[in-house]
Amino acid sequence: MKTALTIAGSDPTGGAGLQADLKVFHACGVYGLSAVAALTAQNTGTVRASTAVPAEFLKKQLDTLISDIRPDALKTGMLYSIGSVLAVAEAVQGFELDNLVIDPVTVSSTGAPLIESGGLDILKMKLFPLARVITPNIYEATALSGVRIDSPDDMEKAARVLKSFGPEAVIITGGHLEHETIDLIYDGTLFHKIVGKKIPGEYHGTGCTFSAALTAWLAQGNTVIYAAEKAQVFVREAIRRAHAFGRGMKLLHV
Ligand code: PXL
Repeated sequence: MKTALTIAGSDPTGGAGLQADLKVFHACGVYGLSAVAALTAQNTGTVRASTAVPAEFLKKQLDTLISDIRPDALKTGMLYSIGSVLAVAEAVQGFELDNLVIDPVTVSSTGAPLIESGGLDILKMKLFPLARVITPNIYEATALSGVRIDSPDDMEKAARVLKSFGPEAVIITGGHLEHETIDLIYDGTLFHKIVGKKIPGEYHGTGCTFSAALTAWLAQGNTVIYAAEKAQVFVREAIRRAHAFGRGMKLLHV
């Protein structure tokens, strides 16, 4: 069986963060490993507090785990601190890890910041060049590229800028047409669009679920485009079966 590692924050609702990633890994047929980079106190309506795990302790988790089990793929989610970003870069380089997926998480779906000031720039400089794929949504893509996205053409413009930061491929998720969503994949040569039906409602954890499913299928040796297409279908199905357990956003059923 292949293994996939998530380095991410804890979300007690299980809808996003490392709890969601582990469920997705299991559902997509890989063995899930995890290292905790940050903690949140949140429910389906709000993030009340966040804190980073000390960078030295994240390093210790990664060294101890990876010196024993080498993951076939890994993803990062909420890293929160600059120290966490640097710890991940050190581990990826030190262990020469392949199939790194970076979900450049910036704010929660409820609007709370999930990375400290200056963290995105360090993520861009230190981690993007090591990545197989980065998976920003349109807001993150705008924050990272400086390109305002109002149309599918703007998504292509932003993808070109993001590709120049060094990842092998860029997937910008969650572009919107009237009744459809667009995920745009760019590998430096070709643009590939995945178009899906928009499902109305507010859902928590769609970005984490997409990047975790992508990571799981990369761990199993698939191409980025194949893995992304499978991940898009997986997320749509999880949204369709989402639960309204709390008073806020719905939680995806994985
Ligand atoms: O969906 C982004 C995200 C990632 N990681 C954690 C989160 C969230 C959103 O709330 O809580 C831990």
